[in-house]
Amino acid sequence: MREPVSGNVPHDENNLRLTKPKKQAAGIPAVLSSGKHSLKKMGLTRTIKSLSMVNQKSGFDCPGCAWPDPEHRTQFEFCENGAKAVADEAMKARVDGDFFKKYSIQDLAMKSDYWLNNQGRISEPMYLDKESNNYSPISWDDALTKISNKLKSLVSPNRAVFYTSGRTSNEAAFLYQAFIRSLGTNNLPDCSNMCHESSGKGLGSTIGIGKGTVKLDDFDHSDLILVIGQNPGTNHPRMLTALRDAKKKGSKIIHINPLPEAGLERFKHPQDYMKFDFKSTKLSDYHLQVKIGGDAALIKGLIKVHLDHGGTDLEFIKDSTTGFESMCESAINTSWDRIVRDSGVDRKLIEEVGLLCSKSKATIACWAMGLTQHRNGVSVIQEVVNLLLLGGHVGRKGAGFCPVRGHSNVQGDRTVGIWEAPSDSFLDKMESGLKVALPRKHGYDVVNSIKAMDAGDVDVFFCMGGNFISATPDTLFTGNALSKVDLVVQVSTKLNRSHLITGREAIILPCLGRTELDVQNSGEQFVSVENSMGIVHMSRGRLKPASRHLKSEPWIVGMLAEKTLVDSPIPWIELIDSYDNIRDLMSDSLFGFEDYNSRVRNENGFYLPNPPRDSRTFETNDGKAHFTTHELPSVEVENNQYVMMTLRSHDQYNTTIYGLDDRYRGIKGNRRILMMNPLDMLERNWKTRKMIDITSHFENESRVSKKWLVIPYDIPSGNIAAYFPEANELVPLNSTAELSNTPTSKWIVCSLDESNNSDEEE
Ligand SMILES: Nc1nc2c(c(=O)[nH]1)N[C@H]1C(S)=C(S)[C@@H](COP(=O)(O)OP(=O)(O)OC[C@H]3O[C@@H](n4cnc5c(=O)[nH]c(N)nc54)[C@H](O)[C@@H]3O)O[C@H]1N2
Ligand SMILES: Nc1nc2c(c(=O)[nH]1)N[C@H]1C(S)=C(S)[C@@H](COP(=O)(O)OP(=O)(O)OC[C@H]3O[C@@H](n4cnc5c(=O)[nH]c(N)nc54)[C@H](O)[C@@H]3O)O[C@H]1N2
Ligand SMILES: [Mo]
Repeated sequence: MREPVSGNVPHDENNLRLTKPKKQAAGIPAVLSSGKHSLKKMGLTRTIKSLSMVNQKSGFDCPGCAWPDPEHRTQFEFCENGAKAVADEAMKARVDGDFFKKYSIQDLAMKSDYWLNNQGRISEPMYLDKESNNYSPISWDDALTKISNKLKSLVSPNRAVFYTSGRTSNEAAFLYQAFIRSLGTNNLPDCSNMCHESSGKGLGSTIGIGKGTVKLDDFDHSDLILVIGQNPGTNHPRMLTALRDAKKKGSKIIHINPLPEAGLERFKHPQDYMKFDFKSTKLSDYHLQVKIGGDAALIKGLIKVHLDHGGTDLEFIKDSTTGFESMCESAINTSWDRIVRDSGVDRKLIEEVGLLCSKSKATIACWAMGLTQHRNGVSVIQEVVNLLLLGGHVGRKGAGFCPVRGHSNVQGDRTVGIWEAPSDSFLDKMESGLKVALPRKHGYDVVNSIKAMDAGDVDVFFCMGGNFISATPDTLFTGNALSKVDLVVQVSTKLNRSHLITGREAIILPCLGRTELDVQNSGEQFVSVENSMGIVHMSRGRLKPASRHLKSEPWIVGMLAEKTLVDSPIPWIELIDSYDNIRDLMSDSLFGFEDYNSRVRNENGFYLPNPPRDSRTFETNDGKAHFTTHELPSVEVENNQYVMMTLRSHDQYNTTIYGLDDRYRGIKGNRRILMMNPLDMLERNWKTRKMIDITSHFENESRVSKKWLVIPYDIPSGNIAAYFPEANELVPLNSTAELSNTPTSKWIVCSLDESNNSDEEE
């Protein structure tokens, strides 16, 4: 019998060092830091070769984030964290059969995420049978046969669930959903369910498209840019260049965030040093230090001021929108007391920024997880929509909505069909292309997949990338749910905790990464991706694959489909022989992909249709853009409770930990820290490094996580912050956003208690 394995992250050694948070992002330290990571992991030749191809027209799309590339690219179209992402994939170390012989899954579960990731690229298929504690090598053919036999034996295809993380190319994702839907299920949860699902829902129902409406060059024509709940200095560093350029052209930047994130204070473009320009640019004109969850109140305040000062686009409102009156009424009737109390921002500041909003001729609103991962994730985004619709800031140069996406192809994956709740029109078009009848019943999203596993309703769980146990809420519960699944299959590049917390049997299928050459029967292949602004373009890997046993994601899906769907009219093998064949099928099966093969070969790619942006039309039920009215959420917690947000450090890519430093925030050597307001610490008489236990509370449940070190930080009183994935053991599975079902990773109600053995300092 296999011994149990815990999915919680083991504690790192305590080497905590604290320095002053930085006031400037990028600059020389960023250049040095990316160099250090790259050289250590890849060596000199591979570093030069790989970094010279990131985001070039003939190279590969950076696996870091989804920020778009400018039309005129420099030689270095990547950032510090993009370089880390490339180095991490192109690293030299390998995880093979000998590695798994040496370490059992129980041994590996005791290692930190940082250690696991550093062991290198997985280099051959691996199998963990029911009784074993160690994975052993398996051939591709045996692995695929095992999976397809299991899929064929299911009582219902709905007992299989297929997760996708957001790095998968358009071609692979399209083929994957075609296979899964041909099998008969829409069980297609993805990382988006935990990420921008609230943006999709919030925008879809109000402006008729679930995506952003700005192009990169709109930044240059904007008067005002709101950056809400986002830390671009770390998570989208190339966005800082766009902000700097906008700023130089006179745009004002407003930063709305409980933390004073370094990237938005000052920015220094590393390339400027080559031009002997040593000045940095101040980016944000205002930092509104909103309390966690206080954005809805704050935006109501901005709308109130806006209404008082004019700048409303009455013609647009009359011709193209609905719901204006009741939205105004709601803002007017919300008292300033409530706005100031809930947002934690002074009335005077709200008035100054509200005035800028009303004066602006072109406003862009950018946001990320600080808005989406809340109970009111959907409605708070609709408040942002209200604010911009007031001045008609959509479908106008320099204005619009910019939800800044996470994973480099998460938006493309959704466009080509990775979605548990597809619309009928999407499925009709897909059926006409594939010539297969597809299931209509909607499937499980991430949270519902976990509940289904726990209920014993899932026999096969297949993951196209990602790290499910570490990315999802309630680690203990989710680990237990996963152990009830018969077979867990993971297509992966790097070792992670999800390979250890598995079902009864588990298979790892190692795949090529974005950076690597992909050669199929017809020769070298390229793939395509969609960035945060709806541009679809090519990505071509150039590096020698990490091992000769690696297969591409399209190959893995095509071969599995061929083995599983014996009567399928879809020519799976032909499709994977040449990805041009996949793209031809995409042209027939997706809206907006006509003539895909030739358009995607344009070196700058092409824009997908976007009615609000292109022609100020709104494909909603009545053809209008919708103002919506929402009650403010209650943000009160009990006296001894705090609201916690879980976020990313500067040295991680989601669950992949590159290092233990959060350079801009001045927190180094330890990730198990809790940021707390110094006055709140004083009130409890706690000193820096006080060791505490955190208990989260939701409905009548509580969850405990032990031994965190408290550090003073510039965060509103009553708010605390910790890093994920460590803090995921505290996130309640049932605490999700209304309508999008996104876990509320930025709103976790907690109480704090002293731990037994404390090690505090003055
Ligand atoms: N290097 C690197 N790049 C990445 C990633 C990575 O892990 N590393 N992840 C990628 C992915 S998948 C994503 S989704 C994005 C994530 O990008 P971000 O959304 O920037 O990531 P988070 O660290 O979750 O940061 C959320 C920000 O929201 C703020 N915040 C939290 N709660 C609130 C609130 O109630 N109101 C407001 N106004 N602000 C709040 C936090 O202080 C923080 O600055 O980045 C992508 N890019
Ligand atoms: N508490 C808390 N939880 C969160 C969040 C939060 O802010 N707070 N953020 C949420 C968000 S926004 C997201 S997007 C999710 C992320 O959730 P996931 O997407 O599931 O997690 P990642 O850490 O991005 O996945 C990393 C793994 O992907 C694999 N991988 C990397 N590149 C490739 C590739 O090219 N192909 C394949 N097949 N595999 C590859 C590697 O094995 C690597 O270990 O986490 C969510 N979880
Ligand atoms: Mo994300």
